[in-house]
Parts: sequence; C-alpha cells; structure tokens
Amino acid sequence: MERTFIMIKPDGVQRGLVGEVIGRFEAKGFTLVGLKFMSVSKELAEEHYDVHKERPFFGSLVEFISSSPVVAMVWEGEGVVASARKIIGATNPLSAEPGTIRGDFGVSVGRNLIHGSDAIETAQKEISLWFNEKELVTWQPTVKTWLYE
Ligand code: D4T
Repeated sequence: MERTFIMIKPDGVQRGLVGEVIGRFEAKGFTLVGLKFMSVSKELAEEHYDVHKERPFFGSLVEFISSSPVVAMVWEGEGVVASARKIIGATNPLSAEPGTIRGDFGVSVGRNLIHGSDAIETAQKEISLWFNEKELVTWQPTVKTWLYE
C-alpha cells in the first residue's frame, strides 16, 4: 500500500493546528502508520530540503524548520501521495484553494504550515530519512472494508 511523509511545520504546531491537520487525513480515510513530535536538527532540515540547497530561501527555510518542534507522520492509503498534496494545497497559501489546509489557514509561502512528499519515490526517501523501520506500525483498520471496494 502506498505511503507518504507528512510534516506539520513549526508554524502549524505553534498555531495549534495539529488536531485539525490529523483530523483531515483521518476523515479522508487514510491510515496513520507513523507519528512523532520532535525537534529538528539543522542537519536533518538540510538533508530533507537538499533539493533546494541552491535556492535563495534555503537558509531561512532550514532555520525555520529547526526553530520549533514539528509533527512528522507517515500516512498510508491508495493514491495517498497525490491526494495528500491536494489536501495540503498549493505551495503559496494565497494561491491555495479554500478547503485545502494551506488555503484555509495560511497567508505566506515561508509559513505554509505543512509538507507532503511530491512523488512516490520522494516519499520513500523521506520516510526512511525521518523514521526507522521500528517506528512504523503496519496495522489493519477495521473500517477498511467500508473505504475500499
Ligand atoms: P514542501 O516541500 O514544504 O511541502 O513545499 P512544496 O513542495 O509545496 O513547495 P517547494 O518544494 O517548492 O518548497 C519547499 C518549501 O520552501 C518554502 N519556500 C518555497 C519558501 O520559503 N520560499 C519560496 O519562495 C518557495 C518557492 C516553502 C516550502
């Protein structure tokens, strides 16, 4: 089953949106398989955003992600990678549609509340960067027969 990496960024935690965000993924029908509340080292933030290391915002982004705790999660379900990106909304919250997390709660690209993997391969890389195998729980929600045909 497909998995994705989701992180509630420091602004999402500070603004008290942890329950709201988790609730949206649960209500959609995805399955939580990993969850931790943690401080992020500069090294981890740099590795996570390595693809952006030449971009002008890289330094402030790493600073921001390591400035205050985050919630790191792994969610599972059919099509979860692309669906999570839709639930999250466009990178710039001012362009994000109402009904998305960024569209409903954000106003600034540098404070866009949440991260979600952008492709299946990226998700696999990010999951193994943030979690070890023992931290992931494979389980069968009993509601599954009511979610999938
Ligand atoms: P993430 O990776 O955080 O889920 O965001 P996106 O996938 O939606 O967008 P991204 O990779 O292009 O940007 C990564 C991260 O950098 C911040 N950012 C981005 C920023 O601070 N200034 C900017 O100009 C851009 C483009 C926000 C998200």
